[in-house]
Amino acid sequence: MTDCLFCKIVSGDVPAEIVRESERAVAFRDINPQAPTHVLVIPREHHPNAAALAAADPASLAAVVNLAQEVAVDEDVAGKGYRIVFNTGPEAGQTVFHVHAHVLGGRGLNWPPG
Ligand code: IU
Repeated sequence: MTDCLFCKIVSGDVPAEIVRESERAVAFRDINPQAPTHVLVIPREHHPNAAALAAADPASLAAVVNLAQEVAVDEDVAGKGYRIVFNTGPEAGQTVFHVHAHVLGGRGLNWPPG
């Protein structure tokens, strides 16, 4: 998608601190971190949200979750626990409509989230 920020990160047209990549997914640090570990994991292909990705390309949804786990291991948060969040829709706080998993960890995380 030409006008999508995260598509431009995938293509390299917009810089990001990429921490891991796989054939189907890319992981990069959130520009406004909410926890010591805050990495976004996105599929290379454009889909607006997690449900759309699951319907169109379930292997890429699995690739996003697998890359999130690899990031958690790299960041040393997999053992203590971390959170994967897919904000879906404006009321849930989604602001970028290229599906992304927030990988959050490195501190105690409250439940329920705000
Ligand atoms: P959201 O779930 O759509 O609200 O998440 C979008 C995230 O993208 C949010 O945490 C932003 O800080 C992050 N982000 C970024 O990492 N780099 C950017 O250039 C922009 C947003 I714009």
